[in-house]
Amino acid sequence: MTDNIFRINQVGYAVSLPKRAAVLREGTVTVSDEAGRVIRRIDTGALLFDECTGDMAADVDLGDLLAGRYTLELDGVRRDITVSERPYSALVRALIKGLYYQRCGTELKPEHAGAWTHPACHTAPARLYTDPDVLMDVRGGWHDAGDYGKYVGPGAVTAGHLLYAYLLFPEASLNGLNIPESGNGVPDILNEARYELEWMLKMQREDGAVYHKLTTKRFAAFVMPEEDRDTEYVMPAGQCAAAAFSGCMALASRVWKRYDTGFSARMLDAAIRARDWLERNPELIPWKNPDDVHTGGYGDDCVNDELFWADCELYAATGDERYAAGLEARAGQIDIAQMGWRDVGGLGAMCCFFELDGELDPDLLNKLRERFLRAADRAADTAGRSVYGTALGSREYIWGSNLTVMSRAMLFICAWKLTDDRKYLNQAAGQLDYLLGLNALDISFVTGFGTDPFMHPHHRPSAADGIDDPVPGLVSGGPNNRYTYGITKEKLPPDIPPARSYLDETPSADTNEIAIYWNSPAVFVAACLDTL
Ligand code: 9MR
Ligand code: ZN
Repeated sequence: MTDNIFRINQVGYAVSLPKRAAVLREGTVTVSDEAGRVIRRIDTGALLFDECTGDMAADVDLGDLLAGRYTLELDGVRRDITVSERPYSALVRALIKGLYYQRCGTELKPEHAGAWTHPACHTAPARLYTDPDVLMDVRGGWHDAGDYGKYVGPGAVTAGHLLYAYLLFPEASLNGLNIPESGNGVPDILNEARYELEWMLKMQREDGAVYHKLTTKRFAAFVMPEEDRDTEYVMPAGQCAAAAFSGCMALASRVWKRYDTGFSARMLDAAIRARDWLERNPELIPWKNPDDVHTGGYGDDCVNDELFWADCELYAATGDERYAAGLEARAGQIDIAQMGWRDVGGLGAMCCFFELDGELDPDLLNKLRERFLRAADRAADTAGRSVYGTALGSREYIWGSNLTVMSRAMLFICAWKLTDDRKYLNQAAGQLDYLLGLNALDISFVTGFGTDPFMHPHHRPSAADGIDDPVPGLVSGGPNNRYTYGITKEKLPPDIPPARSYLDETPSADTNEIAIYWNSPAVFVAACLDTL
């Protein structure tokens, strides 16, 4: 981290988007071009107190700038910035490729993985938790996060983000990832998503139910994945997993219609069978870890949002009116502006807005639109109260706060698409600015990107591989002031402002883990901003 009074997007700004910085000293900022000519002077005005960071800072709009390198200077303190037409192409690709690095059950070869190779991991048959004599081949999927577990619900949401990024921003840099499937005629973002989808299909039971997760009983030590030889169990089935699975599979079946009809049909069938199973098992039993299981729980006591998403996608995929009835019945009961692993209503909303707009009752659609835009406006108000322009309230710095930031950016992007109002797009750009360094910590939350990226993710391969640099293209969970982990409690002063409750240290799982569903909303956001 640099000692600097400027907080900037360290990866770079787009010519067509706002170029904002936070400045921690009052005075006149000069902007100079590469030849050293001062092209602009900007008065910071009086500094303002920023509640979430505890900083006194000014929000400075650098104004219109052509592509190039510039230097900001105030009282002899300098900071370089870059502006270009398409600053996020490499970022989009790397964020998708981050998921490739999470692949389980296959060798990561040097020609694809560079230095970050490893032999195939978790290849032994898994045992069925409820009947351990039953052995199953459930190889594949992505390691969820810093751990080696594979969880269906989070996987479905991650794939959902990728598929919507593909559907809404096909012109973005979604191809040329140099993964094993590259060049097969299918965009790599879909190739990568398929790696997870194929695994998810294996997690469906014959009767349509879907197993919640595939993990060992305890988290592995900090070893490479192929050295984790503990028995993996296919854990009991659950409704939230089944419903998210159903939504994701129906969506994917729609996407693959033009690339692989057989795969598409297989997924649609799986989606319908999962939905039918839910119909036969309507009483929600919130999923809980069995007593001897200590891996991620992903507890969720509401399945309405997952069912809403499933019915939206199934309606889009089949046109069957019973799904329309289902989505209409639940639309009023859920938060339709949520895009995370627990609350997935926003994925259903995207389906309504961008796929079903001609099919749905116009009244219903209008109401959804209004509610959605109101949520976007509330998020914009929150961002407006932050000197850094961050759409997070002081109580929202929780585990995985970067997911909330990126979901808000997704919300802004959808609002922009719905209204064509640029202010939403600008807000979305502000959230990517935050992720890439315009934050109190002066850190980029994407490994390998920016001048000062975080270096010590809570990520087993990054810690165990003996390579200095962490695996590239991974998103940190970010500041969390409800920390519970030993090292985080030990090292962070108790009264630290929420946006500073962060430790770039490997053991700090509650502030610095990585996760597939923290990468994927960033893919969506960067993909959108890559296409302008
Ligand atoms: O992302 C999850 C976060 O919302 C929860 O607060 C946290 C504690 O339950 O768990 C996070 O998910 C972790 C999962 O349980 C296991 N794999 C790593 C995930 C990221 O930290
Ligand atoms: Zn593995």
